[in-house]
Amino acid sequence: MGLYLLDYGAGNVRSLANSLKRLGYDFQWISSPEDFTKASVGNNFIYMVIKAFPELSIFILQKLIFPGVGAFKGAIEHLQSRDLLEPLKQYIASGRPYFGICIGLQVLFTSSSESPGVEGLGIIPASISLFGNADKSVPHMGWNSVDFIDPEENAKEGIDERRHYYFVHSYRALYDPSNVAVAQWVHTTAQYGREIFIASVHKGNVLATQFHPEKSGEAGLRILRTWLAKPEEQLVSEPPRPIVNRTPKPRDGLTKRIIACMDVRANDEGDLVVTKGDQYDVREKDVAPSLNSSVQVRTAGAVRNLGKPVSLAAKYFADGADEICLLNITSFRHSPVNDQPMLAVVRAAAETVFVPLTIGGGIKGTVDPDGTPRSALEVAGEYFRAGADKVSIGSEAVYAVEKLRTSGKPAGTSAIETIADAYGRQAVVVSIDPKRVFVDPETYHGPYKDELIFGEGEEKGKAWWYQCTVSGGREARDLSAVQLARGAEALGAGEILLNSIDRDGTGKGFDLDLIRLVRDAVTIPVVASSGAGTPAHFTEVFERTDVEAALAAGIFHREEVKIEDVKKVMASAGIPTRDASS
Ligand code: 1PR
Repeated sequence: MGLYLLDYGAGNVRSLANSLKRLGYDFQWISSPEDFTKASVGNNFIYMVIKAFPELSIFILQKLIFPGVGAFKGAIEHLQSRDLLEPLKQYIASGRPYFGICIGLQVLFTSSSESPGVEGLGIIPASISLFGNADKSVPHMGWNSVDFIDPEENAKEGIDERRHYYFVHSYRALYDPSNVAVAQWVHTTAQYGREIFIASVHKGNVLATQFHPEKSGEAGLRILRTWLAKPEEQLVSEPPRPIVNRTPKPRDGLTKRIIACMDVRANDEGDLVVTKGDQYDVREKDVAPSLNSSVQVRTAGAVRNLGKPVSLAAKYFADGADEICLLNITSFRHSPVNDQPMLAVVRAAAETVFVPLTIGGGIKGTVDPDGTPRSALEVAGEYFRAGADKVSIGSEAVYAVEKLRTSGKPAGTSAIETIADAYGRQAVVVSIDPKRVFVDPETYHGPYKDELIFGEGEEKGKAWWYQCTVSGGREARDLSAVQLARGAEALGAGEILLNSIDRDGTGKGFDLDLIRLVRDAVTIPVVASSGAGTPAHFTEVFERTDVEAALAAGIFHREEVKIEDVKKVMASAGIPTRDASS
């Protein structure tokens, strides 16, 4: 079987490549019109014929996957600029098997409100438009369930109504049974908020999913495996579907995500290790002798070593983490493009992890030791090509929002803007490292008066605001967490990773005041981080705030709590969660 992947040059296609490798399939890339010919022809004679009559090449290819991520316009323009649009249209029209993923589904439509004036392939006669954000965060990011149009088909293509699949998109094709020409394509729908949208289409030779099978753990691999294992002739004559009406269910199928995070840095021997701080201090506290024997002096000891990043990432995937995050916590000291060990870690982790992988630390413009300047976009591109699905920006986001607040308008040049423009906003996370600043509310007249929190219980009588820091908490800036989150959203971030220096490593539970403040300030998804000590802390954060995800590090590294235990407790509290068992 000849298997081909369309690389239109904009997105992270490494994840799909890794999935196919894991499933034991070889494939070839198609990145030029000639590849439609060359890649598929082993026989010299056929190659000569195809070279002379390129239009025949489409009859040689056997199976094609288009793993699109990013923006509609970017995808179409990249296809056009590489002269791939026409060959792609011809390929689909020729009746050969096609599997589209995310943008690979959306390009089948006529247009998208994301990119007015840009024409899609027009195979499905409808337009893609933006999710409403009045009742939910946008992008739609996370694990959702799907419903078959024809329930008899459940699990036939490897897609299963009892499973969850990873979606990440702001634009969707609404399900509209009154539009018969479109509805007969619809294979499954999904619900986000009150909106029912098309989760997969299947007709003739085309199967396409809005979700990412390659990022959907074992459940997603099963879909790819099923499609890949079927003989070509079974993949080309799918009949149109019946038209059914759908009304929204009381609750959508989106689950709350549990994220395992690894802070990575070099230890004193120079090896990259997973470490973990208490309030961002990652060194053991050694007790040194002092001249006065009644006094003990605490000194900074070795960097805590909690394991190897690649093997821990594989373990967390196997344990059911919904996402994995790797933060290079000392990257501000050097140039990440030159940071080959960290890139190697990402590459190796991406080969074993089939859920989304976020990489943070040092996503900024830098200059290599040889004087070569590197933009933040190039740095991010290195990580995407290594297998990251999202990049997380810390310090640079603070500087960009400070600039935005001074100038009043986006410059278009910040890391957030340039990366979101090229890879889509869903690929850009902004990581916030805030700490409490205590004030006397009677005398405080600073700019963050409206954001003051008044302590309750043990903290009664105290008042504080949340100040942003850069360089891993080493430097405080005159910017609040709320202002940073708002500015980051305005610049194009797709998600906020909300840490707390006060709670980090303490096991006291998430800082609910901070989380509510930031959750209310933005409409993009928010990940609560820092302070988880028990499974009950996760149910607490989901019951008492509207965050989409919760992240923990220390308790998972020290194996005090298993991801599975967290999910069991969540499920028994009625909080929707993904069951990762296959
Ligand atoms: O500024 O873009 O280079 O990014 C640096 C990144 O590294 C930021 O995301 C920043 O949060 C992170 N970072 C820098 N220094 C540290 C440190 O710990 N010394 N780690 C650090 C931040 C916080 C979380 C941690 C949670 C959960 N670590 O990632 O995993 O607090 O911990 P817990 O569950 O054990 O409480 P840039």
